[in-house]
Amino acid sequence: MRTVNSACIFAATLIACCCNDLVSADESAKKKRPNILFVIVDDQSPFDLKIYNAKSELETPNIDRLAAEGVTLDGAYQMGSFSGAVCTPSRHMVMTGRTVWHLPISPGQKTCPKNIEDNVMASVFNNAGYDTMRTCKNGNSYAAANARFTVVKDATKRGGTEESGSAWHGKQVLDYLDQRQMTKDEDPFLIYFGFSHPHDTRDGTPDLLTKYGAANHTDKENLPAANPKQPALPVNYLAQHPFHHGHPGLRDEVAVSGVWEKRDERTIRNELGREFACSENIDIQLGKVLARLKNMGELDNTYVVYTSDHGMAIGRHGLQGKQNLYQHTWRVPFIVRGPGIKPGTRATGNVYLLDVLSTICDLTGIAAPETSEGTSFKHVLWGETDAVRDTLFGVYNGGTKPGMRCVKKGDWKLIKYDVMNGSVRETQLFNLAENPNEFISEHNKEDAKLTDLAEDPAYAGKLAEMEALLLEEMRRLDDPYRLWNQPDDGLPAQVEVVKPKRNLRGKAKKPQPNS
Ligand SMILES: [Ca+2]
Ligand SMILES: [Ca+2]
Repeated sequence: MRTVNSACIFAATLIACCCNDLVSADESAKKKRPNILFVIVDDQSPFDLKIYNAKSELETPNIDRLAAEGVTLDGAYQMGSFSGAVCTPSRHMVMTGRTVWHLPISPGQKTCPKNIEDNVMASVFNNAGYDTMRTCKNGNSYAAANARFTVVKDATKRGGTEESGSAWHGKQVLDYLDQRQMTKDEDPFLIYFGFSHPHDTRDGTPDLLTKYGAANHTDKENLPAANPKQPALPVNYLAQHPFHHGHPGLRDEVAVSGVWEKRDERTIRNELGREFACSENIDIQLGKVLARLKNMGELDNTYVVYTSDHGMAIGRHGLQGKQNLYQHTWRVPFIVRGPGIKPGTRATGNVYLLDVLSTICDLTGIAAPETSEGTSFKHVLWGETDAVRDTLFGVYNGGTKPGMRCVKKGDWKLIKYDVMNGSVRETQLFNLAENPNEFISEHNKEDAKLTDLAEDPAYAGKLAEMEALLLEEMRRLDDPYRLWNQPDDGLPAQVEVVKPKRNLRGKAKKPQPNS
């Protein structure tokens, strides 16, 4: 018996020691769990940033430094929208990790689980013991998911002062970090650092407007003053898009203050100056938060993600808004700095914003919720692989149905338009390696490669291949619509009859909601 007792005591001691070891290992692992600072701006084209477009005149030293210390993805996209308010599905995809036709607000098949709000970004991180905080604009978002953050400081701030502009969002994060320091809070954190700009109205601060030669133009009858300090016109600027974009009366294309339906050089350069003034102000606020994290000793244990909810046209291709599928608008900027990421690296990625949830879960050792359809791209960030997928799909059909679709594989991209009750049926085929700006015949480039190749018989085979790929993606993702040259697959016809109030260039009287 004595022997047995001794053995028992020895075993118990051993187990206790092991448990202690496990507890302390677990505690130190917990302490080391990385923080997440997710920065998302509202309406910014990647081509505005020097890191994506060396010729851009926008100065963003803090974003540039973030890229120099982290990884920049050249292939980051938002899957699209079935609403003029492109923000809204984009932010639902970020929060849930679900694809565009599987969101709680998607038309068509209702495949979104009822408990989805228990599985959105903040819920997942709260359950894993993270502190969660957000600041962002109000509206055109996902209120039920936003409310899951423990600390919520939301307000729409699109003015030109500290209190009414981007500095307000920065202050919410700085105050939150102060609070954590005061209470010696050691829990890891997820901060969703959103901005209301550079979304219009683009009322920049006076000094930054001056820097970019722009004015907060409100006089619809006259053009803003020309100013040599304004940014140059974008390379793929057009005075008008060659065919109707398919969304009559769309607010972004007809009613943005300072632009309205104008596409002349003075209007567009002034508006770009305003956009840059707002984007540089965001950069300044980001710089303050990064400096604070460094000062707190938290920066090197934080994954800092910088992106936008979608891109933006502002004169590119004769368009003004975010309701198109050209690269300037379908693509988003995407830069990440943090543990394990090699400074100054680039990767293709081929990621969607809906992959963010799976990825930040993977980076922090949290199991992604089963409801997420995203793919973690951690190994892309760490430089172990270049991309997570080959084929990318995009949709815009917030106006007339079935709308626009695009598919991209390798260097090739197909965009199709089936809008205005069948009166606009257009196909574009681009080789993005040769024609990254998606020049079309209206840009009048001498180089035969710098145009849309859909009509060129030499590319008929490639066109057929891309058409087949598009149909495959639409079926795979449960797209509830089909285009004119696709089989109907037994889906109900959902073509919306639209009667433009005045003409086909989008002059209906009532602007549609957007964002
Ligand atoms: Ca937006
Ligand atoms: Ca805490």
